[in-house]
Amino acid sequence: TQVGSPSGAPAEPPRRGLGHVAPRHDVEGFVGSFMRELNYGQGVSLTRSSLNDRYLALARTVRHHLQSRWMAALAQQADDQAKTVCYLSAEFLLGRQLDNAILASDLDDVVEEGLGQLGLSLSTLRAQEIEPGLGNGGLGRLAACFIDSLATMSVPCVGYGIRYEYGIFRQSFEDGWQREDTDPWLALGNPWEFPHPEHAVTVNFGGTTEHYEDEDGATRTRWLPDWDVQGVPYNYMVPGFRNGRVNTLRLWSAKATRGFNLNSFNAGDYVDAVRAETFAEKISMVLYPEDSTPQGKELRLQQQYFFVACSVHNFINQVLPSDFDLHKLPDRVIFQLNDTHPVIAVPELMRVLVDEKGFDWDEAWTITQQCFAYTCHTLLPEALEEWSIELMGRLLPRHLEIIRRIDEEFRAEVAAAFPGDEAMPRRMAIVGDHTVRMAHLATVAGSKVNGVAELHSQLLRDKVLPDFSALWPEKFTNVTNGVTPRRFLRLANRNLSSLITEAIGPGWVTDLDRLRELEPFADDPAFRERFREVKRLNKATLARTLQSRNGIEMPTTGIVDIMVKRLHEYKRQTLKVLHIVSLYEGVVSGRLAVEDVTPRVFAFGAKAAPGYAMAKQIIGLINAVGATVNADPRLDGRLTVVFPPNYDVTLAEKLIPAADLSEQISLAGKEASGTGNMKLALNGALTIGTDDGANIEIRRLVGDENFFLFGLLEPQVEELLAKGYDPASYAAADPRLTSALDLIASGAFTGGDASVFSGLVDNLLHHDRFLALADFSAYMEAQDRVDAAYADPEGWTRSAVLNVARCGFFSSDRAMREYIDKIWHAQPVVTSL
Ligand code: CR6
Repeated sequence: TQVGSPSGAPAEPPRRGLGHVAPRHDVEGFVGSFMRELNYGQGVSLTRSSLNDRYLALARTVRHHLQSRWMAALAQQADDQAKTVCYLSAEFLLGRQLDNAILASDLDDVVEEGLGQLGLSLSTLRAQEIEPGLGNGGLGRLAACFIDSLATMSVPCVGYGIRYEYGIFRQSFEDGWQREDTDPWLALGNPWEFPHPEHAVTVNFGGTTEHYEDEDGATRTRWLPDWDVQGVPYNYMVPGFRNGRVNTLRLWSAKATRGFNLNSFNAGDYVDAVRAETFAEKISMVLYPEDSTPQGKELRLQQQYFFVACSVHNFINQVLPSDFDLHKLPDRVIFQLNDTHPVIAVPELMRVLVDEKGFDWDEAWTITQQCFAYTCHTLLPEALEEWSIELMGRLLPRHLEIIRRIDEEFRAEVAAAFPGDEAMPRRMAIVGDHTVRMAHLATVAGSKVNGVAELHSQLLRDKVLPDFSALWPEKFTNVTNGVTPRRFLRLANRNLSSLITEAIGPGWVTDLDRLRELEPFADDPAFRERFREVKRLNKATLARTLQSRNGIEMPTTGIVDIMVKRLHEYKRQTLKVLHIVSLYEGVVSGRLAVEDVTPRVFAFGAKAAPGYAMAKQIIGLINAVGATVNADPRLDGRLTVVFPPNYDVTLAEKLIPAADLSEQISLAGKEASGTGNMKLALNGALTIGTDDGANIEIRRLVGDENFFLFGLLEPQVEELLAKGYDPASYAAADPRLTSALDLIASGAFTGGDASVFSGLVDNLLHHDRFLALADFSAYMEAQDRVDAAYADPEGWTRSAVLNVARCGFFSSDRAMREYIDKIWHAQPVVTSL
């Protein structure tokens, strides 16, 4: 057999043990290798090297340890003819790579000691790494957790995505308002990627299609595109945790094709030729900063088709052996569609099979349906992607034809299944009057469709795709999200990790259910004291980080109350602000005695989509309230708002371990799952939350007494909206709410200028789409319960320990096991270390 090389291209048959040299796993070997990288990789001596030189040399030294296993893993996978999970995702929000690589290859001590001998410090070098911000939020981070788990479970997986040259924008605040700057994350070099321009793939766009007769007299179709670009693969290593397994993440970068360029050049217009190049390269230039809302822009569809066409081509023509019988494709691959962004892969695989490989339509469709599965990540109907038929026809004419045929056959199937019901085929259609509905296409083509938490999957069946679930009930399933315990506990919270390992041994890192063994320790006062000490240390670390990162002063006593997530009205950061304003108003008006206010640090982290005006208003409000509250001596320093700009994975790793309280306060029925909620609970924060998304499962597992539940339930939300919701009446009914809204509207937080937030307050009083005012009183009451619970440190710590002990379920390893069992039917491959 031919085997895949790391680049995915066919290579020589493997000669085990001869193909590569393994690096030495000791201090002396490390130091030698580091110095060689510095001297001959960077071309500098130790004394003349910059911080960046040293970081790059360290990264390359560490990566040697992964590379040798990577080569072995790929050879073995081809030998075993294992089924590969191709995880198609427009976003992978990886976070920094260095620490994870050191952890995976068990080099912690070697690196510390080796650098020490050279007079260097790991923490200084670590800080030099710029994280790849190739995602917006939960969806992109979930993809990163999933590929981490698959590698740790030795399941063959290739993550396929886009190597955006600029990741998610950098956020800063100017007078409290969000400002966006580009994120040139590649500017100082990227030691974690391996470009393979020799395996570039050509991707076509535009033009027309034509029918022709093949040698057998059959009518076939070909696409006559009118422009193309090259996709250059950049491979990243995805190491498993100390299991010798390294999978691949393959990100595509767009390059102008030589042919395209030369045409203009030959015609004598040099400037035009260069313009063509910048045009093509725009495709992978920048990540769309939208989260949970689609961007119907042409460039976005270009990005989607670009990465998906490269990926399908790569797997079929470069990863699989050249003599592979494509009838057996479903035995060798499952393409998992991470939301609707990669759904254009469905007609692309059909096109490849029918137009390029000569399959019959029906045969190709049978294969295609077995090769895809679809994960939906939203409940907001407006967030389901649709593309205009006009745009699709102009950019991808052959794909539109294919989609139309899939749609026609599907409508006929629906008509046959529900005779007499004419509305049904129209409602379920893939091609509507003006748009192509990507979620419908994904549901029709996918072998399975899953939501990301129990409630979400149920609402997906009952509310978002009810007709489809009536037609194919067995197609729908749930896999509740998860997070990787390697990054979000073992690495981010080393203090807690050590405490846990001391108590129950190290097995939890790859078998998170074992955290259950911590339960008895919740009743052990000495353990609880050590647990509190861990929180204190983590708070101090966070305070130092905020000080050096942003010059922010953060007290380390009192409740650290954290709300970190994208800024979105449905997540209800405004409800959190109303709580803060109400406490503040209570003290300044004399309604509350300052000594009765429990000291709290309110920490926010949130980016607003640059085009989302209301979200940006809310950021302005948080900062305005924070500036006023922090500066008012009447509060005696008891309430502090901190809002470090540019929340990212690196900052999350500092904030989450320090949290006492996790704010998960979305309107019930709106947050598909959430994953920050899992990370915080796993790190010993108690949740104050609504009955929404995965909060429900967290509460069920940790127990009601260790969770602060409040707010309307999903059916109550529906009921209230159906009978007509009047937010102003809620404001009038609770004097604390009236006063808080009045205080904002009065200009108290904007130097007396009442106009700044009048629109925001009006919107709450007259629209309040996400029922913040309706849940306000219940939220305040739940916060009182929080204060009361915090007044008993032993009881609080007991609850916190139980949160850790009972959240093993939220490991992404468990989520991956469920995908494997219910959806993928893939197998781990035994890796010889
Ligand atoms: N915004 C959901 O809103 C979920 C993640 C991952 C989201 C969030 O609740 O945890 O996906 N949805 O499943 C989308 O991005 C469409 C998100 O991150």
